[in-house]
Amino acid sequence: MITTKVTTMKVITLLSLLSSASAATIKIDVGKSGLTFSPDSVTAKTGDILEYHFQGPVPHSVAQSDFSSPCNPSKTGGFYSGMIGTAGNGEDSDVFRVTVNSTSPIFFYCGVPGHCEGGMAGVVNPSSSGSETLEAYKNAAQSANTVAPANVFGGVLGPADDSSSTTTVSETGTGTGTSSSTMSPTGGNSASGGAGGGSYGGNGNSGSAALGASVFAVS
Ligand SMILES: [Cu+2]
Repeated sequence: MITTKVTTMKVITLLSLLSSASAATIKIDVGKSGLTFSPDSVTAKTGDILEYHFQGPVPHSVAQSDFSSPCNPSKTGGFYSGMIGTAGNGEDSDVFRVTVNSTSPIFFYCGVPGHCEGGMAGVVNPSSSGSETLEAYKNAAQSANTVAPANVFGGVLGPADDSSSTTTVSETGTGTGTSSSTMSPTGGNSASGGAGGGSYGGNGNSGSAALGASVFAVS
């Protein structure tokens, strides 16, 4: 005879969980201290974005590789940023963004001759066991010959924006209940409008609309 009245709460919890499972942006500095990617080993989910930041003054690039062929373009798929230099010691205004589409290991290297041989390589989602480690890749790279892809592909080169936490949390508004369906036609405003439903009622045009909103806000 146990009645389960927690169903509504469960739904709300689920909604908030869903909204927090958003893609992450993973920043990787290129050439910040010599022939390096930093960090040179990262973990990423499918949908996450690798964001390569190019540090001056030496030009660098980033390309995907296969473990079996260090310092050479991957045989299928992959990405290449093209060679990017900066005017001085600072960071280039453009970053290269690659969306991760698998959780398999992704090896990458700098395509400037000599750099990969010198250890300028990294890995996304290294396997936790086995011999295909970044260290093994770098060891083999010492006797490789760097080849860069011919064209930029597999990612987007664009201006860096400092708002790394731009993920919208519009689902938060929905969490307050069915009132969201009433609110959205009136407001169409921001995510915070959903949360502060009561106060936003005042923004509405007619008095009755404001009343309706505040009633829902109490619940
Ligand atoms: Cu380089």
